Formats: sequence, C-alpha cells, structure tokens
Amino acid sequence: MRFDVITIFPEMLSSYIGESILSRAQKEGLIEIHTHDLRKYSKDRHQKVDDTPYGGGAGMLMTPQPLYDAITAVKKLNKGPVVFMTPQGQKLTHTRAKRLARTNDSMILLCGRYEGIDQRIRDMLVDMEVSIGDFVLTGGELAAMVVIDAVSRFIPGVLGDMDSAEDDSFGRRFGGKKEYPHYTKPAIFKGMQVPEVLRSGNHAEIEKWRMRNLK
Ligand code: 6GU
Repeated sequence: MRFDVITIFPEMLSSYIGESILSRAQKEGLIEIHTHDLRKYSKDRHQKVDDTPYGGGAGMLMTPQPLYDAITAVKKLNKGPVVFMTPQGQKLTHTRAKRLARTNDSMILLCGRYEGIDQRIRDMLVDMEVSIGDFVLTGGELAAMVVIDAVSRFIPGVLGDMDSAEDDSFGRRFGGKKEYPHYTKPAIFKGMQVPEVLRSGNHAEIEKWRMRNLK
C-alpha cells in the first residue's frame, strides 16, 4: 500500500512513521509513505497557502492554487483516491479501515489546516472525506497518521501474524466480542498476584478461566 500525504507540516508525520511497526513495514516494502510539502507548490512569492474567506467570517482558508498543483502532481505518482481529512468526513471505524486496506493499493491523504479548504478543490479533486471522531483537531496531520496506522494493520505481513489484526483486544471489542484480563511478569507486583491458574500450565483450566472472566 502506498500513502502520499499532502501537508504544510511534513515533519509532523516523520517521527511517528519512522518508528516501530510502521517503520519496519516500510523497510520490508509492505507500505510506502511519502510526504509532500504543500508550500513548495505555492506560486506566491512568500509561499502563501491561505487567504480570507469570501463573504467574510473568522479564520483563513487554504487557497486553491497550491492544492490544485500539489494534488495533480501527486496523482501522477499515486492512482488511489484523494482522501481529504476533515471533521465533516465519514467516521473512521475498524470496519472502514479494513475496507480501505482491502479495496485500495494506494491513497492520497490531504491534510487541511485553518478553517478548511476552498470548496472548488473539494468538488473537483477530492474523492472521499474522512474524520477520525467527533472533535476538532487543529489540522488533518494527526488524523492522517491515524488512518495510515489503522489501515496498515490490515495489510498482510505488517503485523507479526495476520490473525492479530482481528484478534487483539480492539478487534474483539469492535467485533462485538469481549476480552479477558492479561497479565505479564512479574507474578507479584506491589503485592498484587497474577491469578494462580494462569501460571499453572493447565491450558484447559486457563481457557475456562478466560471465558469466565470476559469483560
Ligand atoms: Cl480528519 N481533521 C480535523 N482537523 N479534525 C478532526 C478530524 C480531521 N477528525 C476529527 N477531528
């Protein structure tokens, strides 16, 4: 899966995607993440990318020229849908993340800032609008990282074994199933003991205990 992210803050993404599972997935060629600095596409001599809204009102909007040039340039490298990150978009869910992973080889993520983007770009070039929840962020960058992370988990090989994309606690919960309590070493921490049965090696009893303790 190839992700191209258009943003005025490319460095915001690099530390997150440069660590842990996403970093390994890129090294193994399972995913590719490219960032594109929107300002570089601005024809304004101060690399301006925003302006005041027609009709008045608070805040600034992202102007169409840099967005148009950036999106059309990136579309030559990435044939996937253009996804605009906005609180007005369709809510990202476990199911939608899985569907995005299964139905696309690539996608372009457009990060908004300020009060939003010129409507003509939405009408002309945006294929899909995605939100990560009912709250407003200062920009789409965190949301784009959430999409990349949630979608990448469903790409075969990104997680250790494919089962874990569904069978971790979140997958179970969203699948309507429950999860049992987990413990790791040490056996006693601040005086609190790990249930004896989990240390017994009796797998039938362990399974029974887990089924009785679903939350
Ligand atoms: Cl995708 N963008 C912004 N700016 N805020 C959000 C969001 C996206 N999803 C939830 N809040």
